[in-house]
Amino acid sequence: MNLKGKKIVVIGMGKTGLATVRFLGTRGAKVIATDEKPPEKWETVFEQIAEGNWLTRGVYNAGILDGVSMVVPSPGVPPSNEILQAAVRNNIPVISEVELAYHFLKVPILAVTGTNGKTTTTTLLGEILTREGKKVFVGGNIGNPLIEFAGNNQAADFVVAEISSFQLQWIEKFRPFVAVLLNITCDHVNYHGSFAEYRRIKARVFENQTKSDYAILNAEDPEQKSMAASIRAQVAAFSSRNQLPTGIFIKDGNIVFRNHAFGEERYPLSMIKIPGLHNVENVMAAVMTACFCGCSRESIIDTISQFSGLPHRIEFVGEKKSVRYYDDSKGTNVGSVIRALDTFSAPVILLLGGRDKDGDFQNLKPLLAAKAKQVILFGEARDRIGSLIGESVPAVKEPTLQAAIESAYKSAHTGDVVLLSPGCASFDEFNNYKERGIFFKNVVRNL
Ligand code: UMA
Repeated sequence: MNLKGKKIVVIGMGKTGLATVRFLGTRGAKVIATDEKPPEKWETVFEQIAEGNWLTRGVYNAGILDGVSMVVPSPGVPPSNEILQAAVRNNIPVISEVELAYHFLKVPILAVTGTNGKTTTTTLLGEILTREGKKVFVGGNIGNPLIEFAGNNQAADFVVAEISSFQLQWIEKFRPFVAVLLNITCDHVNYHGSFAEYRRIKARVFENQTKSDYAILNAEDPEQKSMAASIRAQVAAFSSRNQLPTGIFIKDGNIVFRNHAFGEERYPLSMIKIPGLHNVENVMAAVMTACFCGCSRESIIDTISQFSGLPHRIEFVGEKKSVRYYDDSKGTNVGSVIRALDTFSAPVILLLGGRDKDGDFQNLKPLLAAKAKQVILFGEARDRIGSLIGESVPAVKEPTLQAAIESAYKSAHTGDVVLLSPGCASFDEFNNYKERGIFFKNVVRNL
């Protein structure tokens, strides 16, 4: 892709936009940077990058597109955005940052997508490969834009990329060597417009793969059932519930990987220290990907045995008056709340709420009835969630997370679990899920 002299609009001056502007500058493009926020609130793009005649600040509306040959939106910019809509109408190519990066990457990509478990699987996979002695760049939605790596010397054997639906929205040629689709449950409907569209976009991770690539699917996910037929890559499935003729599955206390080319290998389930069946699935996807990349059984077992999980994902915070508190602030959709509830056998007091993403909370009803002793609804979404979960479980409403924690503390009895698994975004009270999780932990520790 020749960028020299091309006029390119970059929308969104966050992490992705900043890295994209930098990259385009080094390739001789004429960049117009824009953001819906007033310039004084942008990250310091113009302070960090010597402003020259290659970089200008553009007004945030469709008029910015005059003479422009390409638009690169940040992942958070929804497809309904006025500038993107105008670009599409005028046949101006719109590509995501991962697509742009792909054109310059010389290293095979291992892409991990799915509604839940992406970060855990991506991190674990990166660690297995590293233990095997491979050099890796771990990036994407996990926090380090791929374009940053594309712009440096690319000293790695593999790029391990967490890929979100937002990043897949505007791909064209993006082609991972291994693409993992962990699961699809309802999320980001307010961004993509519908669940069907979200699912369609997720499946695009396989779109450009060929016979020499691998597509890893979840055999138990009803949303993925019809996908295999249209995939050109070698399909390999994982199942946490049933044995499979080939792929990866559970048998007699082992994870069994069976493949025509790779033979059969067994890994003890006891090596997994992170809780829940969903994490067994994340591990299976990571193991299979690692096998396709030539990792040994020893590296795989050693890494998984020492992997204690990531912060804010069903993370044990502490015990107060014989009540255990867990932080699952990363649980920002209904699917992840289901996974978190499934993990516990003790009665759960669930803290649910924040900023709604049009989540299908009525799907929680059976599990709430079976597992939750009480639900404390908090934040902006409390009334909507309340009306969707109905009478399935005793519920109280609190305006803020702080008030919700205090209320849980008063209601909890010996042996209970208090679980923050909000099923919503954090933006009504916090800048992101990490801040929310840290806040939860601090309040709990001071109870
Ligand atoms: N902006 C606009 N117009 C809009 C929307 C946003 O101008 O319509 C501007 C904002 O004012 C802001 C900038 O865009 O200045 C922010 O862009 P962004 O939201 O894309 O954020 P980045 O800092 O570039 O971070 C993005 C991902 N963010 C999102 O997808 C929302 C980060 O994932 C990712 O780590 C980073 O790129 C590096 O790849 C975060 C995330 O929440 C963790 N991801 C979602 C998720 O995991 O559920 C998909």
